Amino acid sequence: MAAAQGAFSLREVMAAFQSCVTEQREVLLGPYLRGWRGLVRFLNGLGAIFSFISKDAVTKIQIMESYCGGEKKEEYRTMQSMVRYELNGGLVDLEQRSAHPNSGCRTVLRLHRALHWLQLFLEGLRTAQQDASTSTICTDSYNASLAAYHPWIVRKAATLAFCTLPSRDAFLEVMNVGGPEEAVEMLGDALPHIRDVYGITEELYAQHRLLDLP
Ligand code: 1PX
Repeated sequence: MAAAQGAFSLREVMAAFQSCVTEQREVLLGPYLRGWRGLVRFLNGLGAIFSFISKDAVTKIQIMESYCGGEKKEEYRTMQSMVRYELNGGLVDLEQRSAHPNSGCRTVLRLHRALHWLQLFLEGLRTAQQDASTSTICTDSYNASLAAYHPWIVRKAATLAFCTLPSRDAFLEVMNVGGPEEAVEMLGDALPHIRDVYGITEELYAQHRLLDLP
């Protein structure tokens, strides 16, 4: 599996999330989406069974990339400017999906919830025993985060896919950041930044009552 990853290292993906937060504590959408692109690339290397997950993630990343590269790109520089622009312009469906089914706010919310899963998963991976099961860490993180937003059939498919994950050591190896110790150290450096991005976004969405967007 390592060969399929080529020179691709998860270190670069984590670096993208590290460069998201500005001095004004705003979250830059450019590096945020680059981080997600990298994660999806990594996910694709884990096998075709994960493709239903990566397809959904790619659809959402593409929606956001088209806003970020479109004629209103200045408004989509940061999470904060996006929320301001879309709310002031009445561009967000607040009760049910209708005129603006793919607003930036609702699309980012889905990625934001998935970032919570990632945070829990990486924390679990970092702190688990050497012989721990990646699949259990992944299932526990999923049940404590994203699962609450998914219907039964998606939960079932996701849980089945998790069962195919390699052992913790093999997984750390596929991350391509060196040996397991190095990978664990890299996660220790990267996690505070992911927590920061997650925390700022969560606060922004809570302030504007956007955490339940349809
Ligand atoms: C070092 C570890 C790196 C691991 C990288 C893994 C990257 C995972 C990327 C997951 C992105 C998932 C986005 C899901 C967004 C979502 O919740 N979409 C649902 C709602 O969207 P809607 O538009 O309908 O409101 C949508 O219904 C979801 C469908 C697909 C199933 C999503 C299952 C998510 C499981 C996440 C765990 C990934 C497991 C990776 C194994 C390592």
